[in-house]
Amino acid sequence: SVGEAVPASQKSSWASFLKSIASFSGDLSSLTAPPFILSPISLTEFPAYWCERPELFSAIADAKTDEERSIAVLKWFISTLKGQYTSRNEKLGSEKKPLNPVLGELFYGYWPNDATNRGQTNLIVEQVSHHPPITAYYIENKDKGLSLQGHNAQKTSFSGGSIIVRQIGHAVLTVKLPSGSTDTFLITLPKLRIDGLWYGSPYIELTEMSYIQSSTGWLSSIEYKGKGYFSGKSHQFKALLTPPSSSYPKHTFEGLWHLTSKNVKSGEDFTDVTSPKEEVTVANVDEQGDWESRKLWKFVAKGIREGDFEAASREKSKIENEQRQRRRDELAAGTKWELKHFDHIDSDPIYEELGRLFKANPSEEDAYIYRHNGPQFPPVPVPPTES
Ligand code: CLR
Repeated sequence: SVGEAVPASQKSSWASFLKSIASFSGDLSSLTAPPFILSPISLTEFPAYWCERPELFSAIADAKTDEERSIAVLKWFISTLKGQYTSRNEKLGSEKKPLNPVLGELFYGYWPNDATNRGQTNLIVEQVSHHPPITAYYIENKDKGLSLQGHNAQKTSFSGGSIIVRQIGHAVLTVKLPSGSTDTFLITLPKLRIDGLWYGSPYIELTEMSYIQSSTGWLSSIEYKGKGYFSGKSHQFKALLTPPSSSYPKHTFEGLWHLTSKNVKSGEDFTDVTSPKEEVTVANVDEQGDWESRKLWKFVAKGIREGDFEAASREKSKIENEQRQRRRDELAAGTKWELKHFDHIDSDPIYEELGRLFKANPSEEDAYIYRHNGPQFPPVPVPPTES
């Protein structure tokens, strides 16, 4: 029967939630889900997954050749997937429904420099749309000349008992080289399938392909498979790295993105994410501004964490009503909500130019460009090196 992992009192509400997603496509965030599946974490926190192995991010800047740099980018990218797609299972017991950010919600954080001189990396996130939900982010390691700018939205549908999530949006990684030129990477995002719904313990599998196209011409084509393909295991990938204007890959990397992988030809180890990752440092909730995610959702999150769902839903309604009133006021005044850190452009020239090299689908996408007006992050002193 339905929902082995569902508390007895919520089985019927889980069944009707499943029915509603089966007959629904578009924006899942608006559907009311039973309490056991609610996460106390907002989607504005998710861009932090890009940098939870700061040493792999900064290593991109240390690569000596275009080829090495493309390998370093692929290694960093593959190493983020475990955090991006399995960390809620580890932290919350299963994939859960994140808090649906309000328009203008913010999330700031950083990873400090350390004795290896990896540099400080800062994170700026803003919810730039509520209907549909769109999250924009900018991640920067100034010391190393690295920045990652991107945005995220999702289109969902239902098929064969699973939720299929197509990711809309892309990321652009910019690497300033010592020569003064830049290497720019267009990163596209994989498709997700959410399985395990029937039992009430959802988890993600990645499917199809994603790409990382460098402006130097190197291209990573990454293929994702789950149980029953390649080797029968979950979370498999195979990445081909192809030199500029060649149709034959020079390197093949293969393995499990949540554990380890290898360079197929040389047999050398490639990625290994079995060691702990480093979560982003965020200001204490009481020092945060009213629009910052953890401050804004503080009481909703508390209710969810403590199992007081009445309090959680009361606090959530307060936030939603306040938002509705804001939109009504703007309409009456003929004004429009102003984004704080990003400018929207209808068509991203970097996406178009680099996307053409590997026939990206779609051939055009919009983007949100960072205004370089983020907060001052606390400069963290480098601990002295031992002699
Ligand atoms: C957001 C962007 C991140 C990667 C990522 C991981 C998990 C995804 C999330 C994105 C978008 C929202 C998402 C979530 C998993 C479940 C959740 C699709 C793509 C949906 C809205 C909730 C489904 C509800 C069931 C779990 C009951 O870089």
